[in-house]
Amino acid sequence: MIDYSIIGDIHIDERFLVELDLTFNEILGLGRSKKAVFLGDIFHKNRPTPLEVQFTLKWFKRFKEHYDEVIVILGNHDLYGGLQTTKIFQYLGITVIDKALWKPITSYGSLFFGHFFVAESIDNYSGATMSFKELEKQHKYVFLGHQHRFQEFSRTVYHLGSIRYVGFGEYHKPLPLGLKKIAQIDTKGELKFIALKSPYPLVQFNSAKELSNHYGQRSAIITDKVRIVYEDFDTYKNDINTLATLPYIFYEDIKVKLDFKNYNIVKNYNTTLNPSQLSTAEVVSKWLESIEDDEVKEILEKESKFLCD
Ligand SMILES: [Mn+2]
Repeated sequence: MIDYSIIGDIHIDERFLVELDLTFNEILGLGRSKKAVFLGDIFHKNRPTPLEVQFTLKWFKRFKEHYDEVIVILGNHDLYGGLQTTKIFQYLGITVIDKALWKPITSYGSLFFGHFFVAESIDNYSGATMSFKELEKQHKYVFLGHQHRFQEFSRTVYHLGSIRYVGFGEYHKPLPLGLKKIAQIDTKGELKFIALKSPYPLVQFNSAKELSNHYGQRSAIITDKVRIVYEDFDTYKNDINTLATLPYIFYEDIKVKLDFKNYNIVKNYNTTLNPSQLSTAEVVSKWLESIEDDEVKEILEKESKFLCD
């Protein structure tokens, strides 16, 4: 018998309702449990759209029917003007915690659920200083949301990771750091992780050629979340026209990232620049000055404005 099902950041976003429907159905198929805990960031936006609210209420009503108790802790995305957007779930009989942590006691020890980074979080961009070891010594198991990549700090302390790919910061090779999963604890206190099959994969290439080699003759709609990262200017320039004529149907726009700050601009165009002393906008503008092809320059200027903003 499963005691706890633990589900990381879900980030409900109206662009991904089909993916979320598939993923939630898969999670329900993984069995019932006495409790289901959501680790915060229910809504992607601080101000969810009417469609997102409707979708979320529909699903949390289902979760409430499936699990004996549903608990939702506070995530940083679930606040708007000091109000907790997920408070509306209390009318569905869901336990809404108004803090980013919850610490229940069980027969096999105390559990800790939180929505924050610790000092050792791989994506700790907010400079958290508390070590996971502080939590480890006090609790049987610790599950943290907030970070979208899975991370095992020890056999009992984890960032569970989001249930779907929210951004390319989660791109990670090799797996399983990049895999999406949920956790279950049985009534004896045994923990297991279950990898999800439904989330749309993140895929990354370094050229249009790599992309077409990967998808071959594919004519069906591609739901993968795709990004092409250009590491040098020439490849990007040669690819610009090809990109518009790729014979594929993507569910979502493919993303293009220009990542030649270190490889190209500083090294090849102005050796007196020290990249660590310049803002991205400054580096890009220096580099734009050095481009001779006017048409390309104009395109890049537009894009760089967007990228640097
Ligand atoms: Mn999140």
